[in-house]
Amino acid sequence: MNTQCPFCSVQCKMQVTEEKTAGGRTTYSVEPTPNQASQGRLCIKGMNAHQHAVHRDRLLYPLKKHNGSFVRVSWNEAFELIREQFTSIQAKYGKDALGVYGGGSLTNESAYLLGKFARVALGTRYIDYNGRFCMSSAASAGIKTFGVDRGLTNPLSDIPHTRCIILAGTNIAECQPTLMPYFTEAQKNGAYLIVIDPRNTATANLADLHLKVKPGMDAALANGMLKVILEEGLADRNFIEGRTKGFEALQMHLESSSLEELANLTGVSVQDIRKAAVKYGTSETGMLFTARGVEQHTDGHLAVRNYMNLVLATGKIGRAYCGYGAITGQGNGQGGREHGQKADQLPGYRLIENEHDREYIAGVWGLDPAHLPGKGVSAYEMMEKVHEQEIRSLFVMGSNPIVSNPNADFVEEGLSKLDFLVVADMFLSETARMADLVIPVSSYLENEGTLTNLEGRVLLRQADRPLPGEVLHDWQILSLIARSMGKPEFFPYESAEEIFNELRVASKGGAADYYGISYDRLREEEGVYWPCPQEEHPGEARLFEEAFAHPDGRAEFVCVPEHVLPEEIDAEYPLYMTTGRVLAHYLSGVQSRRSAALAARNVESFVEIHPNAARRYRVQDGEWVTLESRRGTTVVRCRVTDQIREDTLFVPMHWGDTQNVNRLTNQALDPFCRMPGFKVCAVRIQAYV
Ligand SMILES: Nc1nc2c(c(=O)[nH]1)N[C@H]1C(S)=C(S)[C@@H](COP(=O)(O)OP(=O)(O)OC[C@H]3O[C@@H](n4cnc5c(=O)[nH]c(N)nc54)[C@H](O)[C@@H]3O)O[C@H]1N2
Ligand SMILES: Nc1nc2c(c(=O)[nH]1)N[C@H]1C(S)=C(S)[C@@H](COP(=O)(O)OP(=O)(O)OC[C@H]3O[C@@H](n4cnc5c(=O)[nH]c(N)nc54)[C@H](O)[C@@H]3O)O[C@H]1N2
Ligand code: SF4
Ligand SMILES: [Mo]
Repeated sequence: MNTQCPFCSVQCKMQVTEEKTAGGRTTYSVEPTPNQASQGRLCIKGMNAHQHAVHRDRLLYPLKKHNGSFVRVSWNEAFELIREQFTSIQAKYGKDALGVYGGGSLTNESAYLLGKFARVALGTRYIDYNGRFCMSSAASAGIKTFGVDRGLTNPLSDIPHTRCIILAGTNIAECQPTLMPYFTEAQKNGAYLIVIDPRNTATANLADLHLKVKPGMDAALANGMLKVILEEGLADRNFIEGRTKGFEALQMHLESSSLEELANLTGVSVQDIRKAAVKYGTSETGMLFTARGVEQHTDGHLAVRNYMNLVLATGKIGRAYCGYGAITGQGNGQGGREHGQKADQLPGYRLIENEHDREYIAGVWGLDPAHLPGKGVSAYEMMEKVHEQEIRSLFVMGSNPIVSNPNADFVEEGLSKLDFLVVADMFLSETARMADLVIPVSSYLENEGTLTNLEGRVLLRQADRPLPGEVLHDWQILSLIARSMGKPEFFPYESAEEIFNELRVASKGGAADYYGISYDRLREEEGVYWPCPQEEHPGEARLFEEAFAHPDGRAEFVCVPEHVLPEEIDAEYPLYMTTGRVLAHYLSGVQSRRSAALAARNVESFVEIHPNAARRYRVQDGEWVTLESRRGTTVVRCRVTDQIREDTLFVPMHWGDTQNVNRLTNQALDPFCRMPGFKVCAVRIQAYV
């Protein structure tokens, strides 16, 4: 079968071959297929992805909770139960008593349909998705600074030719491994590589300069670099004058700051800040990337914008080998954020509270705009509404929220109060275990559809493995529920392609315009970049060559104050904890923990701690330790390493239950984009007794 990896945003293409041996066993072999993004490479996750898809734990039929345990029911019973519960809950508590929670693994077709399902079939304002925890700061920053949000502003193929690269809070070697050769190639061609990360990651180890920033202090670090750029006369005055606005205010703000103070705040020396700024500022071309290390903070929006300030101040965007990139996370992290899964959004990056946008989409959907609800709230805020019992029933498709939300104990307590929880998943995830009804969905080997990779390139994932058991596709399930809720005319689809053709029209004229992209084109051309307004249009690989996407064509600088952490360390909670990923596991681990080859790499969670901190808190390498924050506790294996800052611990996010690190993380949200501060909170550590 020709398919695409179900995991990260590179979307490497591959061939999976299923064969029956003479003894009746089934074997699988996986071969990478040439493709533009990964150039025919696959990482260990892609090589072993099929192991979860064919795992015996796959859910094969709907399950209803009865006296605390699950019993098999037919699809008819499942749909009837959903109809009955949703209808009676809405009759009692109003339309908005239902919430819908989606994910960035869903295909464009399912993500689009989930938005339509919430607004048209259920008529609720409450829908959001896990991308809120992933891409929301970079997305909101891109919209404010450049006028549009597309992960990479230029193609991956630019990277080997650029002269200076900044990787801020992005561990590409573990999180998008097949992209690494782009960077090593650039280094071979003489590029200077700067990595900004509190840890010596596999990515940082390749750097020419590693700035070991204190968690949460990127905005201050970027201010330091901007100050040096101005002082050394390295700003590109022509670019600033001709293509941007708002620079004077930034200049005044920087003049009033002190480089020594900034160095102090960031934990990076004045000398290193200077060196990084001069290297980037003096290079003829340069590319700057951020990922969750910068973005998952309560100032994530502004921290990203300050790195964008750096790109604009040096004129390194809108021409060859120059640009900014937010390294998108999930397989469809890009497409999943464009077509209406977000609380305030309609397809094509349209806004649900904009009158013209409402009119246009209502026209495509064939209803009166007055029948579209208004905007809802962000993912974690939905969990607060669940807790307050304003939302009485939740429909989850493509996420494991009790593992991936901050302040997880609170979230779990909230979900347990729901009148009716429905989870559509391939497995009995930690969240699915709590559900009243679990419905089985198809995997990447079975589910055809489009996904948009980190470059903004739309790809068609082929899939022809027969559906196991009674499994259905996400889009089929949504259509069938909508029909049973009395809205068949709005959900008549018989194939993913039909939904895509509607999405094309719905996105037409929007910022993320897919109108010119068709399944036929995707089959012929491998992939097409958006925006692509007509079938003859080639798609735009490099953005902003002539103008930025704001109405006046200018990019916008912003002044960024120094970040105050929502929670500082003190005598009681004396260490910063940051969280993230390891190579072999994926997100909440539901899939990768069911892949034998991946699970074997890391069977349990751990905490990285510096030897000096380990001595101070009397914990030893290899032993179990308890980590505690003001919100919760987890027990993990201690890993003593000098590869991390002395004031910082690192814990991966791939385990649930007692090893769920989100029991500890802080629920404070970024005021601009509602991103939680996953990347820093105050904790204490002690040996587990
Ligand atoms: N193996 C693997 N790959 C994945 C995933 C996975 O789960 N596993 N998930 C996918 C998804 S959805 C995503 S979003 C991406 C995430 O990709 P990344 O964002 O690259 O991954 P993280 O490990 O969350 O964080 C990156 C780095 O940020 C650093 N960091 C922590 N705090 C700070 C800070 O304050 N400032 C700076 N500058 N750095 C900091 C961490 O030490 C870490 O090395 O990966 C995708 N790819
Ligand atoms: N502490 C901490 N927490 C974090 C982060 C962090 O860095 N630190 N990162 C955040 C980020 S960037 C992200 S993206 C989130 C992700 O967190 P989650 O949203 O919980 O992500 P997954 O583990 O991918 O959960 C996806 C679930 O959907 C199922 N699934 C997979 N594909 C499909 C599909 O096509 N259809 C359906 N219906 N189900 C499917 C899987 O089996 C799994 O149970 O976590 C966030 N939480
Ligand atoms: S996890 Fe990412 S880099 Fe690895 S094979 Fe899958 S898509 Fe490619
Ligand atoms: Mo993510």
